[in-house]
Amino acid sequence: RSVLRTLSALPLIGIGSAMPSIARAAEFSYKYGNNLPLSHPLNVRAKEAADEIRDKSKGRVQITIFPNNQLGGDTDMLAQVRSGGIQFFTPSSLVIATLVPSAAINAVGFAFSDYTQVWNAMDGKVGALVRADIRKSRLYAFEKMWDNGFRQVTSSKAPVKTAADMADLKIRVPVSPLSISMFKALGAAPTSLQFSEVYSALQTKIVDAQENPLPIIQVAKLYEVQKYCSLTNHIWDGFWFIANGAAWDRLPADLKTVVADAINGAGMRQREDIKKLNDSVQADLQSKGLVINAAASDSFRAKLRQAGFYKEWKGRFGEAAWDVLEQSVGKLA
Ligand code: X2X
Repeated sequence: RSVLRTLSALPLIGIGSAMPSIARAAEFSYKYGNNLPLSHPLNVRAKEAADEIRDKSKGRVQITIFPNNQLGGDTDMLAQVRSGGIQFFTPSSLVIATLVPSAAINAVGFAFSDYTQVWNAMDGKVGALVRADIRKSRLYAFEKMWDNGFRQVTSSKAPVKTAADMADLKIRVPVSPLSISMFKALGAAPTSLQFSEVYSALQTKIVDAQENPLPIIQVAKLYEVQKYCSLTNHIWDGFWFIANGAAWDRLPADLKTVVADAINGAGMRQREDIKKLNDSVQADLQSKGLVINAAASDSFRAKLRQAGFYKEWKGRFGEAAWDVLEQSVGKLA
């Protein structure tokens, strides 16, 4: 009734021009699913991109965001974006690697030492190689990768200071062959779980530990169910913003430009958000009771080398891809 009253209060000409745009569905109506809480910079900037796309396309392209695993876990969303059930998804490089193996290349243990190296590689040759492989899997990856961060180990049991402290640690890792291989090489007992299951798995002690960048530990409140955090920086991880290939191909060229510019632009701002967060997040997590310690990364690298981790993954990625990575980061093993 109040809607009717409002409408009848409008001048007729107003109704005439307002109604069609309210009633008409967008020409391209898309769903975007992700695995992160709304407060993560990924969702904040994705919302900005969706708004920009709606405005610049004059309502022709409408993207609805489903955050926080509302549409299922990572494996489910990856299946949906392939089938076209959803049109956009932001899998971590670790997760999309279950479909596109080369995508895990940025996650080789201790490959990157800083963000200059990361973005040079991912906006350059390493990223180009992965994007081409993603395209072959009938998905489209936007040019600019979004930041997850350098992954750190947390535990409810004891601080992890050297690789020796990883022995038999029951640790959750993403659904990722590389993560399983790496933590086995470190002597731990890794289990793959989708991110949607991590909080409760830690709470119920199905696992004692997990590993994620500090901003994730903050927004997913993992400090509530973890006591110690070790700054291992063992993997740099990012999110590929991907589209269903057929849906992308159907989009007219002018709208492709609108969508790509908005998403890549938002991605660049999201990188800045994470960079800023990295300056404050440690103090915030400490104030919430998380005990943070440094880690001897040399001991981790030595253990990985000794277990044959680098040799194995050089073989799995192949000489060509490995060379491209080493051009960015130097000799690995
Ligand atoms: O599942 C995780 O740990 C997360 C959130 O970092 C990824 O998406 C890989």
